[in-house]
Amino acid sequence: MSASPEIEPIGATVPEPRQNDPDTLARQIVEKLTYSIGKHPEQARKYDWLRATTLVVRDRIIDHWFASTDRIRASKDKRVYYLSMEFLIGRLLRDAINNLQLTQPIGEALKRYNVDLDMVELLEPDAALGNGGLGRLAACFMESMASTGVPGVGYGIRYVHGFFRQEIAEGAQVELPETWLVHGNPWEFERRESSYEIGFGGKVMTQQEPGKPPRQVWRPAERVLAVAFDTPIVGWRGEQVNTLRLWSAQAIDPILLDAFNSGDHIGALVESNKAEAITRVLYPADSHQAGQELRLRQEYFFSAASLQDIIRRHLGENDSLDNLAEKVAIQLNDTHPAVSVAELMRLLVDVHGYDWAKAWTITRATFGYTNHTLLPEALEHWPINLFERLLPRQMQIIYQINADIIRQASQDKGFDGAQISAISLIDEGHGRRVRMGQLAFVGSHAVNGVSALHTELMKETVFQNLHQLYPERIQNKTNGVTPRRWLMECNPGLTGLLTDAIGPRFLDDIEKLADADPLADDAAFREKFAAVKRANKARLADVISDRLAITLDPDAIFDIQVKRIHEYKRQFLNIIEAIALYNQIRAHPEKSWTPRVKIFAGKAAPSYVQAKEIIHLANDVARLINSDPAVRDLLKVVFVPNYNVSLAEIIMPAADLSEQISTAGLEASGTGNMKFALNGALTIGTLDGANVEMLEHVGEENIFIFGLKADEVAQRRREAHSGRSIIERTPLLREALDAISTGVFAPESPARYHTLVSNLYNNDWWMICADFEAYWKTQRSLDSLFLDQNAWQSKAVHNTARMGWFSSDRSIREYAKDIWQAGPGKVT
Ligand code: GL9
Repeated sequence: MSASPEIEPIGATVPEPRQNDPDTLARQIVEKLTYSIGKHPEQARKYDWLRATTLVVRDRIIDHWFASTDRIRASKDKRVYYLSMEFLIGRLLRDAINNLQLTQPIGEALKRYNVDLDMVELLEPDAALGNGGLGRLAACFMESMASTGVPGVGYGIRYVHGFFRQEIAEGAQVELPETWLVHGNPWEFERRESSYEIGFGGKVMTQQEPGKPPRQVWRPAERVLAVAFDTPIVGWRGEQVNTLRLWSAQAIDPILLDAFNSGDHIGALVESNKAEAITRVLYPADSHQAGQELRLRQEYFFSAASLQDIIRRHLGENDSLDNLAEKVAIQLNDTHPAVSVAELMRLLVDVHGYDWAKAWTITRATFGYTNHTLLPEALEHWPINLFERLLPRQMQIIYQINADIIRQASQDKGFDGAQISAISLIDEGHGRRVRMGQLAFVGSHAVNGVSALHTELMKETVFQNLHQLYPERIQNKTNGVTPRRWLMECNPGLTGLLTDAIGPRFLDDIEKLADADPLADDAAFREKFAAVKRANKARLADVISDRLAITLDPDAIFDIQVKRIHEYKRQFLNIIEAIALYNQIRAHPEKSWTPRVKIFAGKAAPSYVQAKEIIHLANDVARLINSDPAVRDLLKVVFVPNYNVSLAEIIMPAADLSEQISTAGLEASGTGNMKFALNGALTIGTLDGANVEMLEHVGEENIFIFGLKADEVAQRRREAHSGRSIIERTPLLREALDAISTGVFAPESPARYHTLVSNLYNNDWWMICADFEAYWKTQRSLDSLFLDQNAWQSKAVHNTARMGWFSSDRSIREYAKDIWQAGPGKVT
């Protein structure tokens, strides 16, 4: 139907460009307070100012959002869909204001009402829809896709409760529910029109129509509704705004009226509770598979909803799905959405009538899969009977894919029995399970690791045989972090200094940070660089003083390890070193020790006993050391509770020393390592993950590498290495471990850390004893270096100047070129 001639077609109305001067902004903020919130400025509370400011910023985003959407639709460019169970986006207001370049005028507008923009920004809840590095990477990638002009949509889950809030009670971690949505969420738009039914259970029927091949039809026993909630993601300078679409589960019938009317008021809500449970909570699983049925439901739920949405959009713009892979790239962020491979096959074959071979070609050409860990306990596999009960048709499809792959492997490549069982999608060894890694691998045209070392290890270990079968498929895409959030927004002091020194070009092309490299030799610049660092350290010291009543000296080395607590990340090694240092300071008070503050933060998975013991130990050690007058202010240990994105934004700029000390071969990449170095911290680390590439970029004189290499770790593990003999011949280590195991730090419960210590004697699986001495020596060389501030600050400047390559803009461009074949329209 065409519009009548008198009426201007709505789509053609281009909004007037908005004025961004402080007067206009101030007026609009007050308008929002008045008409959207119903408050007079005099009565407005802090949260009202947050909401009003957000709404004013949001209006501007929406203009750009419409323009981007129209442009992408008109261009018919290939779209990229990033499927991720986690998006650890954190606060959005500062990010949006920075990317729209409104920081200065909005700050001024609010000042007219005596309101401080920083204060307002800090009121926003931290959206913690992820666990750690994997989820934060997805958030950086969303921002970088918008900033580099990739038409990308993120698909995930709208968890009502994000990652738990951590409190420390008597030294131990306590988990409390997180409630980011209680005040409403002004960033999201509910799209009821984009809802899809998602089935579970039931059975598969064979339908035979005359003259046609038999067709499988899935009749699910249960159905729930997936409802879309869209959040705009603003790119740098607001030039492109992409969409993060999160699915919320709802019952199709909100209430069972028959049950209610017959008096069963609770039973009437059973269906709706069961449906809503799917998207209620984020699993706090860190690098180990969650394993419960609800988790598989979550995975299928968001995969199936996203695929239906992608297909609907595609068919709105194209005649058929024949060209799906030319117009659509779907990236699987880890194996969590891997069931998508079977689901897309089902949609193509059962619903859209494609023959199997054609459907398989389309499927494989559409998907890419990113692997984020080699830890065996993290590789997802589901019991066949659970899978079959929940997803009977997808199970059949997986069997059929498996049969095809196995036939190909034995016919074309002559694979033997052992090789076949290694590539099989079905693990026959552990009570028959579906291996999601293998499914994602065979269903994708490109499979990538997240650092050079990790990618090589993928080829040699978990995917060795699949790599032999498909030698072209594995490639590397080293992780990156967005410099907008992780430099400009979190470190305005350094950003200002760099802009004054080298001009603003690096804001648009972060690799231009290299222009600052020669300034490492400029004494006046180094002094300013050090002053910025000191101010950032003072800011962190204030936060710690407020929250924990611990006073820190901003002139001490701020030595920081913040990340999930995991044995392989070796916070334990760091704590042991702190104890050894404590013992040495007490034994040799006459020596000139470099004052040091060891800061820890991070959450342990609630069921991970050893990780919780490590948190407890850090707190016990902190309590004793901080109250011992014998160490004066030479050593402090701090555990900051509830590590999240917002706390990271204060911590990253305040570090002198970044701890990246995982057992070599186990940290796939790391991204905290990049954030710290970008903000001018020196790294002490192992040759693991992206540390290897950081060494190549910053130069070996500017990074402090110690310890066993990945192949040496593997070798020791094969030899059943134990720590006993090392402990016996290393007094520093032995005394520290004795103190821990005899209850020096936990007099109220002296046996608390027995197991933690005895594991080192008997096994030392994580090479803590094996690496202790090298770590200790490297730390002492850093003590000396810190006393030579010229040398230290020069290395710090080199770190910042040489980290541009670790931008997620670079990662995204590589994905776009090598995996998605979706060119960024604009290259920043
Ligand atoms: C991780 C790896 O452990 C990190 O080394 C890597 O930097 C990120 C992003 O690629 O992915 N894999 C993984 O399961 N997690 C990672 O951080 N865990 C969490 O996100 C909790």
